[in-house]
Amino acid sequence: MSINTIDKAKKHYAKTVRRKNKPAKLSNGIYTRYKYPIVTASHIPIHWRYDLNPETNPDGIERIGFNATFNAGALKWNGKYIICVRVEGNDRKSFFAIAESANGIDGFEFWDKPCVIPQTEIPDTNVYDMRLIQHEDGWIYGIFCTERKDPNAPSEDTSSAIANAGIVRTKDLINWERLPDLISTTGQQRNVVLHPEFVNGKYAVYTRPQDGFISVGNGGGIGLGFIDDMLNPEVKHEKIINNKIYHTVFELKNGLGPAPIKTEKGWLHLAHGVRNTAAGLRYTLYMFMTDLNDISKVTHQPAGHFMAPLNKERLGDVSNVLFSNGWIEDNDGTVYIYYASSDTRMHVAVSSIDLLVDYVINSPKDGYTSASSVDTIINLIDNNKGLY
Ligand code: M1P
Repeated sequence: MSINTIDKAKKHYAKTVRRKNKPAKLSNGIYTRYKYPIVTASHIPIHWRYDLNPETNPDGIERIGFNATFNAGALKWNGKYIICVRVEGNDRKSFFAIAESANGIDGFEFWDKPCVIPQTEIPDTNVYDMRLIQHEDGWIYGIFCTERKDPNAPSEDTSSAIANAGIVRTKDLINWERLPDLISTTGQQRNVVLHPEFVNGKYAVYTRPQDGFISVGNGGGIGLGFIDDMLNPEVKHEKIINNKIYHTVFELKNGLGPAPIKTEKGWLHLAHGVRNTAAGLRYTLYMFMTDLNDISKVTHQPAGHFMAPLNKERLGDVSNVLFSNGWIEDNDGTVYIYYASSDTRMHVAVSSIDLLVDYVINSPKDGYTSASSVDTIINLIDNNKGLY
């Protein structure tokens, strides 16, 4: 009986990690989604879940359960496609674990053990959404959200929390050095991302200041600040470079996704925007480009979302959510966009630098009214006269 249960779990695991992925039939020409999720809770290794010793687990039951795998940072490293996944256990705690694939689209398998993140004086209660950044200083940085109970909350309030950016760095993705948490003057932080190059000799960070844990309140927008020394990561001033705007897909809040990719035309950015609906918050992905010589200047931004939850992606623990904090630019210009759906599972969509630059530069920008959207459509129809 017991052997049977664990054997079945092993077979299911083997089938899951060996499944070949294939491109979805339909594409908008900008990117191609892949049919199957690349990492799910079924990808969690058997030896993380079961006590495999028949003497201590004679019934062969699962000892530790896992709920979801999502919001992964990404990096091409030693020729492999690496994602640093937010794994959430049945105990609701998230942690980080590296999964690796030879081709970036399937065959992802977790390394032997989850990442061990050293603690600061005040331990993290929960950690999530690590961005992996290969900085030109030679370190790989991991910037993640660290969440702790709000010490000023009244005793009956068991939900209020404080979010901030935790910072680690590594040379091998195994040994992580913990640096102090981000020091900023604007309250709570989530979705903090390190720019991969020095700017005037300083580290540059994209921030997302917020007044509360869920609501950004009077804060919000994607900010930019500078740090002299990562051992004392103090941002003295944040300038909002991409604000939330009424009646857009980022009306309520927004946040940067992965670190930007440098192209000949500018820095490509992928971000998420949030709006409220009668069915709750809706998270979609959008893109913009910033100037190569002035990274605070947005030069191009197409209207609306770049990717939104589709079909099965719409359902999960937190439904109607797409979130991305990892992408990989390959040597041939291919871009692997790693995104999570509904805080539950990881997917990949494939594009290229050329296509993304074309999309960002040549797609119509937002006119912020229905009338201007109609003008934009009629302009395209008129230009197509005789061609359809
Ligand atoms: O549940 C959706 C997302 O909510 C938060 O993102 P943001 O701070 O932008 O609202 C994060 O908790 C994120 O992990 C989550 O996917």
